[in-house]
Amino acid sequence: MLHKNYYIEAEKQRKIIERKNEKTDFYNGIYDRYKYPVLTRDFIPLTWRYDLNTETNPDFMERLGVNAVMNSGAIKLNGKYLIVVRVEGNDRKSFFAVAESDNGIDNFHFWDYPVVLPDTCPEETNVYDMRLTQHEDGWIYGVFCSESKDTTTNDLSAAVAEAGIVRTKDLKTWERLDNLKTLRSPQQRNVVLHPEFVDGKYAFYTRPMDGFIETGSGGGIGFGLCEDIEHAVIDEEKIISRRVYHTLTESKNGAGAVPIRGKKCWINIAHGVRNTAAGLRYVLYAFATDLNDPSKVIAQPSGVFLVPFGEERVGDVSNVVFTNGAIADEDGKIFIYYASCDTRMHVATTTINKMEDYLFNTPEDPLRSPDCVKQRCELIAKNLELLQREAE
Ligand code: M1P
Repeated sequence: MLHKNYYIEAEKQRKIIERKNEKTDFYNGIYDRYKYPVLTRDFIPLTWRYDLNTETNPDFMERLGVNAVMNSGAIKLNGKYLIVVRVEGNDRKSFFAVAESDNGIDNFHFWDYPVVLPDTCPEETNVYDMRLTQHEDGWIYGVFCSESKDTTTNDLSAAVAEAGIVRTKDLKTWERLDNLKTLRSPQQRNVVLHPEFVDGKYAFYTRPMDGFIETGSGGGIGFGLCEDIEHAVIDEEKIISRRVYHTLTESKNGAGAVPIRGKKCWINIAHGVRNTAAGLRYVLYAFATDLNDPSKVIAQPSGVFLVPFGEERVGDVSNVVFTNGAIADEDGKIFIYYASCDTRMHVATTTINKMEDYLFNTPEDPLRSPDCVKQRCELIAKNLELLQREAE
């Protein structure tokens, strides 16, 4: 006989998991937002948190709590929407777990066990933020941040971030490959593998960093090629999306979801960070790259693409949205999975056509207030003229 509280908690959880999600009345014509997060820590199976044996846990206490679920890679496999979630335990260590849904917007439920990666790096303390790439070579690659203590200093919060690489065919059995080596950059985070070969090579979006937190001389989102994915080495990183003064990328930026092949371009959704009196603010932005040369930016809309709204603004690390996964259906519908405040997961939906319209028809940032107001006045003048004609 299980503890009575097990049944109460299981019923509460069933209701949350089975709750239908619905679009909100948010409108910008570019994407739809949804009323409920697609995942919170309340979705974590009770078997992962409680000892269900009443002899060893007579008061039905949580033994291994989970603090947050966030930054998830995403993929569609065998008709299911799968996200590989960053689960952060109460002990602050993160691990990965697969959650599955039939429609991509609700009813996400975790597989029985979290992902167990081969433990090949004794110095690795934490792993997080996996990007899942269905590569044309036939493998599904997971590229994630592999974090170790920086042993060159006594500073307890000093760490080293590298890009860990695993591969799988089914998200169940994983093979660990060597961490990515970037010869000109001591640290890496937010590394993404491009889904197609470029010049016959594996192509990575990188984020060169001087230190664990500061990107410093890194400059922005990099792009580099390597021959051997099992021992990946990049010697040259070309910066393709630069940090720019007085924009959303002023403090740092990083690649997000694996780029989506559109009709006119690769659709890139990334994050940008700026500093404020309230701390760092993380938002999403988007840019288009050439289908034949994904290192070449061909459209860069002005400003933010998606920012934290309402309850999304509050959490463990407030004022943050972050994406590392999106799914494009065959009919062109796109599901963008994003986390708010390193706490919970959401979805926004759009289409390839809408994203390309947004990317190519949103004006670029003129970078100075006088030019921005001029740009806006031109839009207003055209609109007033049109309204005047309509009224006549
Ligand atoms: O806390 C916000 C995000 O901070 C990091 O992103 P970046 O490397 O760009 O600063 C990541 O650790 C990410 O996991 C986290 O959501």
